[in-house]
Amino acid sequence: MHKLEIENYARSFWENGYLVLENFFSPRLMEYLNQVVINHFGMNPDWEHNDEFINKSKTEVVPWFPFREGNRDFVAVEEDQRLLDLTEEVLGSGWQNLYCMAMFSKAGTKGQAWHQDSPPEDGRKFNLNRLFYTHDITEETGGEIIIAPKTHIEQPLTSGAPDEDLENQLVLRPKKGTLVLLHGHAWHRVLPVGEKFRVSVNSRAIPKGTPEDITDIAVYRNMRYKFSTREVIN
Ligand SMILES: O=C(O)CCC(=O)C(=O)O
Ligand SMILES: [Fe+2]
Repeated sequence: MHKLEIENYARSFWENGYLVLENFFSPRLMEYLNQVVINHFGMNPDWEHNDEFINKSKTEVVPWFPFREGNRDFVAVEEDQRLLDLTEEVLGSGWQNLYCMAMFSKAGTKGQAWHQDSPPEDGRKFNLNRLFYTHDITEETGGEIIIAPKTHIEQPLTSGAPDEDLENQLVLRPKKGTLVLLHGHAWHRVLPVGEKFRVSVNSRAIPKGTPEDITDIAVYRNMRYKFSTREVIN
């Protein structure tokens, strides 16, 4: 990618809180990684979170952190020069990888309710989601990701029904190989999953000086949730 192209993408990201780039990763790499994720989870993984969280957040997704288990299959993504350049332009120098998280949703599960990945009170402290999709998300598969554009700057998530439709929400159906950059303070959710499973992968990054536990507390419309202690807080 040209410098100018990268600058335009970064500008668009900062204007809207997200950026979608189709066909960013090759079908071959995506098919391979899709299989890696399926091999890890099988079709019926156990929940990781407590019942109160699952019920209140309507979040039925199971995470896996491949690098923490010595699996290095996702290096090809994290070391992609275009992804590195784009991340540098968006976050500035001194940014860091936070972690790589593959997410699996069983058939017929709820997806995820509206949330911000971290508390929005300090606008300088956020995570960058670098999401990519290893299979097509379609009307049939469900599991669309919905984003509220321009909510990434000083916009605490409003309270209300966890999965209500909001004005201006944008429904995305990423294809195999699509990269979605999404500011962690931008409001987002995932629609229910249809008759097949759903996979997405998020290689999270943070600007220089961001605490590494930045995503420990996520903000929902009806609560905050602390992942490390599995606690619902208010
Ligand atoms: O799986 C997705 O499309 C989005 C998941 C999500 O909310 C996140 O990774 O922060
Ligand atoms: Fe999220």
